[in-house]
Amino acid sequence: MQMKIKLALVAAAALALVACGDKEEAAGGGDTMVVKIGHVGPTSGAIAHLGKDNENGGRMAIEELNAAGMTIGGKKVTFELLAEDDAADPKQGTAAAQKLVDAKVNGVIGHLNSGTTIPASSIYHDARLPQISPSATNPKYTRQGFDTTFRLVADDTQLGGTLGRYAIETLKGKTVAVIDDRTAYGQGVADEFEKGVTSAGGTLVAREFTNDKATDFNAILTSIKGKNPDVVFFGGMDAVAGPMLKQMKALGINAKFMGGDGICTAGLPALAGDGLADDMVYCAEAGGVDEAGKAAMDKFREDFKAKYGAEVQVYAPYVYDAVKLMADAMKRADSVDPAKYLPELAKTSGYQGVTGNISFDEKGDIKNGALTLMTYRGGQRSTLAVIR
Ligand code: ABU
Repeated sequence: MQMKIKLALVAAAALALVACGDKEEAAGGGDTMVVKIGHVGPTSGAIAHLGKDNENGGRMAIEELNAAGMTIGGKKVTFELLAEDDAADPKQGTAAAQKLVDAKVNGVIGHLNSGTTIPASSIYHDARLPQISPSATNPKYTRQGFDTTFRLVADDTQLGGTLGRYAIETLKGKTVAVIDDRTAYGQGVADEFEKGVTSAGGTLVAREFTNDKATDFNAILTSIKGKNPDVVFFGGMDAVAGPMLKQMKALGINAKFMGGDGICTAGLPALAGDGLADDMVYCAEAGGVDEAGKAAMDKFREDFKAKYGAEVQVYAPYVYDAVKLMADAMKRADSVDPAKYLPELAKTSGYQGVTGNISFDEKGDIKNGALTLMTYRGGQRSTLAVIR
């Protein structure tokens, strides 16, 4: 009788293990492991098209990893993407981060926005979880002294400063007006742009702000029109830049329009409508590939479009690389345990992704990050230069 009770208890324990989704389970005669990769981006709200772009980049990487097969620590690994929506809202961002920590993910890719990535990063750091942001560009993210934060793109110091100098030295603007959306990204990149303008000898004639949900810019644009700037820079995202461009046209403002990576999307032409004229809008992606890397990036874009029926917006390739890089660090460490693969991730040097060569500096920032300067022609992004 006692033996029967013991057997029943052993069987119940085994069932409980399977039911609670323990990471290690037997399959096909050999052990397999499920590795959970968290992803967070705004898949609802005004920039849902960008959040979905990022998430799909992650899904594509996960599917390819599983199709190729990987063995880590002697076990066959299956990767799973746990995707969360933060709606680009800092509070939802921290809630999503805590949810992923509670779900015991092995690592996190995200978030998309600096305003969500930075507060979430302390939650991941406290949980000792590696985090790679594919797109948050505010410098603060990797300057908090956390050993868990990594970034695959250039930051706003490089982005904003380069665009500021470009406005004066290449576009030959003398006077500029700057608007930002008061987010961690928008305000930060606008400040750096302003510094770049000043250092190149340009003059700031107006500094205005709005918010990341605004749709009516008539008051600030009318004020700016009175200052007659050569260039208007907007620190914010494409969902706000699009209507702003329409309203600039309606008010007869003929200044060149510039922005950072947040406006440099495939979706801007549809958002701006007839407010987007050829060679009047300039922006930069906080990454990019040289001639040698073009074929791989072009193939990624074709494969992505074939799979999801949509152009890459901006950062899907960086999420794709982030997932594969995280898996590569696990392989190098021969462990999916964050404590064991984190040092390998930090040591990443010369990893070849579709977004180019990835090596991290001591802060977790990409070394020698590129910028891709772009304009819009015929409703399409057109590359002007890749610079470092
Ligand atoms: N880098 C542009 C969009 C993401 C951010 O908030 O940084």
